[in-house]
Amino acid sequence: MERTLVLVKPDGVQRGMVGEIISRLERRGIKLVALKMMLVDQALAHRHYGEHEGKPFFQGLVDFITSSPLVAMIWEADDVVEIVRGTMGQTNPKNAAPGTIRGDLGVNIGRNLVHGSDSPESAQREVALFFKEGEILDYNRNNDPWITEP
Ligand code: IDP
Repeated sequence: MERTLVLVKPDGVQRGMVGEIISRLERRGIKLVALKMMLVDQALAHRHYGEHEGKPFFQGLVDFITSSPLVAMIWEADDVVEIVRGTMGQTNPKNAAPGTIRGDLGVNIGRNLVHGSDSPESAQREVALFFKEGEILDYNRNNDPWITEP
């Protein structure tokens, strides 16, 4: 089963959007298997956003993500990376479709509320950065056959 890392970034926590964002993902039908609130330190921020090092917005991004607590989660489903990216909407909320998290709740690329891994490979890397294996729960939901055809 595919997993993805989702972060409600500091702006989402400060604006009281944690419940709204989790609710949208839950309603989609995907499965929550890990969740915690945390303050990201400089080292983790640099590792998580390493691919953007050198870009003009990098320092602002690191300062922002370390500025205040965030909520980190792992969600599970077949093709969950693609499903979550669709529910989040495009990176820049200005261009994100209505009905998506960013398209409904945001206006600015540097305050786009939520992170979701962009490929199954980065999901594996990011899940391991934020969570220990023991923090990820394995459980059954008895309504799964009503969400996904067995
Ligand atoms: P993603 O979050 O949709 O995967 P990425 O391109 O991986 O988008 O960028 C990571 C994060 O960096 C974005 O979510 C956004 O917060 C920030 N970011 C990306 N491009 C810009 C920019 O041009 N200005 C300010 N922040 C940016």
